[in-house]
Amino acid sequence: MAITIIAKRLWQGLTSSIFDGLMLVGLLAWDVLLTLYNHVVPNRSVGRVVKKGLPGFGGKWPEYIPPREGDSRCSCPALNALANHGILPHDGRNITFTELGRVIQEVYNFAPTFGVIGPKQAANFLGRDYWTDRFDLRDLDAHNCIEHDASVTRPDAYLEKDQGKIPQALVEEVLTCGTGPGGKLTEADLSRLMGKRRVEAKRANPEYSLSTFHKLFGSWKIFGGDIADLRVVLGEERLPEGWEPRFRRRMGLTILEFNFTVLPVELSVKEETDGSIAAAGRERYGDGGEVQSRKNG
Ligand SMILES: *[C@@H]1O[C@H](CO)[C@@H](O)[C@H](O)[C@H]1NC(C)=O
Ligand SMILES: CC(=O)N[C@H]1CO[C@H](CO)[C@@H](O)[C@@H]1O
Repeated sequence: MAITIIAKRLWQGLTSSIFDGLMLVGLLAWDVLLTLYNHVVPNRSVGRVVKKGLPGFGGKWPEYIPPREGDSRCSCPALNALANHGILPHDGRNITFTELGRVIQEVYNFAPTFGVIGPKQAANFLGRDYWTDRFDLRDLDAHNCIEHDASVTRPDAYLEKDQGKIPQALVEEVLTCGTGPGGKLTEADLSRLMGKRRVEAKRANPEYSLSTFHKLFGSWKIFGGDIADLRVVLGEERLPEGWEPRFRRRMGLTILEFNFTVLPVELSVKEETDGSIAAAGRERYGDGGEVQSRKNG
């Protein structure tokens, strides 16, 4: 009896990991093809990034209603905006992973490959079934799923448990640090901002860890650095009237193109190599480091 159960479990585990592996290989191959295709066909034209018949076509977004008491929101302004416009359920609850994938493709012009892998990774992280299970936006704030330390748009979870709340002071800091034309945020600004946030986080958060920094960049590609847009998106978690994704490639943002954008910005975070982050840690703990401070404290 026990043996057959064990054998069955092993078989299930094996087949599901083989299936996952095949799915990943297939997705990545498809992603490479989409990336190449994107580079040979013309971009979608301005004003036509969102397809006809979908919410947001022609820059007309469904009515924006701020979250009500009890609605579920998360640390990602772009996902909260989808719920605020009712493109995801307004209460932010009982969402399927496949629905999330479809919506980010339709609204933010993510490639179909990205639309599968993003939600699939989130489902795996939460220990849920990608095909059948559901989630509330707030569930995505499991630490290092989408919520992460030293975020540019949220305080660390160690300091603020409610990651659904908009931190206006932090948002203001982002909106006023751009050095591009008209105060536009450039990639260099982003690297600088990230470095600064990591030093601050390391100083104030004894549980500081950073593993999912790159989540930001998908948004960067889609929103660009326009301050007027960012003020609405970050400050109200709303899509501006007439807005459409800045990223106009025909088949959307692929995993490959996304990764190639992340790298130069991450590699330009000077605090990672000039010792400021390590120094911020020492400042908090004193010379004896973390272990001693734990003993004392
Ligand atoms: C979630 O949605 C499914 C399908 O519509 C429904 O059967 C289920 O009762 C819902 N769960 C909750 C907690 O609302
Ligand atoms: C090297 C690297 O950044 N790889 C990332 C490419 O994008 C996917 C999708 O988000 C990530 O899972 C990889 O870690």
